Amino acid sequence: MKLLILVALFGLSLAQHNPHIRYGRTTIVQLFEWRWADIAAECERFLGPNGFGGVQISPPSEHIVLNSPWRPWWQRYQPISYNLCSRSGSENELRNMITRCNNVGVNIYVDAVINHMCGAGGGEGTHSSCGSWFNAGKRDFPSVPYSAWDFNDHKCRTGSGDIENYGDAYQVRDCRLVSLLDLALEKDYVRGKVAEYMNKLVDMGVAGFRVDACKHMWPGDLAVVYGRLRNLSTKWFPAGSRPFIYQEVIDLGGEPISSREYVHLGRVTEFKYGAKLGTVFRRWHGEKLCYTRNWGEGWGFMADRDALVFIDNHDNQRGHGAGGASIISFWDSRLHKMAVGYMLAHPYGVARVMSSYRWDRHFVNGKDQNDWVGPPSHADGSTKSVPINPDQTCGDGWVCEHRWRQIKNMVIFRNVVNGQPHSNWWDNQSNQVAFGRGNRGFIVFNNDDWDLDVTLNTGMPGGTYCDVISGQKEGNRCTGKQIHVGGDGRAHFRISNRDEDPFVAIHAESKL
Ligand code: QV4
Ligand code: CA
Repeated sequence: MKLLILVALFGLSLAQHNPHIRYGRTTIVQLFEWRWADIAAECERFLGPNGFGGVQISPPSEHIVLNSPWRPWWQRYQPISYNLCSRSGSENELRNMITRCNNVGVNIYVDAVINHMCGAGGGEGTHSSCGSWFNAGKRDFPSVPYSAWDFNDHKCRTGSGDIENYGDAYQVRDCRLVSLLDLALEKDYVRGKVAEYMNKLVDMGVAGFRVDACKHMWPGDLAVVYGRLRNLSTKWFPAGSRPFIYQEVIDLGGEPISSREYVHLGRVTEFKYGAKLGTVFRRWHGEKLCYTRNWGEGWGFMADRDALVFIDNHDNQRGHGAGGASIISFWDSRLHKMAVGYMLAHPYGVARVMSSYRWDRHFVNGKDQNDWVGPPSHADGSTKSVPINPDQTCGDGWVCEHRWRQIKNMVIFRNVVNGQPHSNWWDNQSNQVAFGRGNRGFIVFNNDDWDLDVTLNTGMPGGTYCDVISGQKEGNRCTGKQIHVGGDGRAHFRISNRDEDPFVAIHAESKL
């Protein structure tokens, strides 16, 4: 009997590793700070047609509204209640978006902030996105409702009440993360409120959750909350599908809390991935691309089945949360396209692509003074919608990395090669490498300061293929480079180190 329960529990939690992405799609895009109405339109006009599997949305829960600094992006990580009106829109707009995205096969994953409410210094009043009254000093959030009993103030043992030492796992879980009022998730009542919030979203049709700040919650508490989640809506998903769970735990080593404590509950964000690949593509600390032959578990990352991978996220692209200098964001666009291309070509993990907005960076002693700046906004602080230019790029400060041809085409590449093994590796013992995915795709990188000129075994059927980096296949012609694969699978590649994008990728569906 005990064994049966263990098997059942194990099966249940492994189920939460499955993103339930539809139609053989593979990739999630983080549409950071986008309005629900814009996401709905993007699903229909771009994400669905181009094979994107899902969207990670910004937190939909009611949040604090701050004037100083003016409407920072991070106000959305300070919940006031679980009402579904936020800077991205109303509950109706959220519901409409989830429906429209699901109808074109694009899943929605919700960023769930359940470790805390607003900061202790958040004040009293109705400065909240739905206008709910609250009093941070008194720990009073009547719209949930939560009161002082529902927080960890009594449990935390630091002088300030904040986390002071990441070397002490108790502080990290029971004290306040940068003064954010820490919820007592050991209480059945709190667990119930959190599960009720998440279940409302499940019933609306979301496919899962990016769970914020998991390092700051006990795995045992999370297990109970996840266990109370209902199965996904059968309107769009097979009966019995568990919500996909991916947990934000920043584990770069050297702390008592590790991602290992969470992998049985769902996937975990593998922060080493972007930090290391950034170091490799920047060629820092003697790193070379050829050393990535055993990329993935061979580099000490968590097991493939547990990992959610990304090159950058909304925090580390602006120096927050483990924002190491090696992280490659859209600000380094040439390197960014290569690193994202590498990630999407490589089989390890469930991949997430970042989609950002621009802000005026202002560095003082290496720190960006404007790391708080919110999304492109109107004078009243409301978020601007995302205009699409005639050339398909975005306007008004929205970067839309996911629309860049090179990235969009590599999302398609990942779908085409899905399930195929990493194969036909080649390197020049420096920063020129190539690898394939069975007989479905092949990619070649030149990150050296000299030209690449080599004939390689691609493992692909003979024929003429369009490179999907310098262009793509349109009708029966290539808009960029052509690659001729012989009957023996061999092809000649020439990539100048001065090319706009020094990499080439071909796949089964880019064949003429
Ligand atoms: C400040 C001081 C405190 C002080 C307090 C006094 O830092 O020491 O006690 O004022 O009132 C914002 C401010 C921060 C401020 C805090 C409370 O930046 O200076 O405290 O609000 O008012 C985002 C931002 C944070 C922001 C937070 C809440 O990154 O800067 O804090 O939202 O608005 C760790 C965690 C990891 C976390 C990462 C950033 O292990 O879980 O830090 N990442 C996630 C999200 C992230 C978010 C949170 C967690 C919190 O990805 O975006 O933080 O929900 O590594
Ligand atoms: Ca906590």
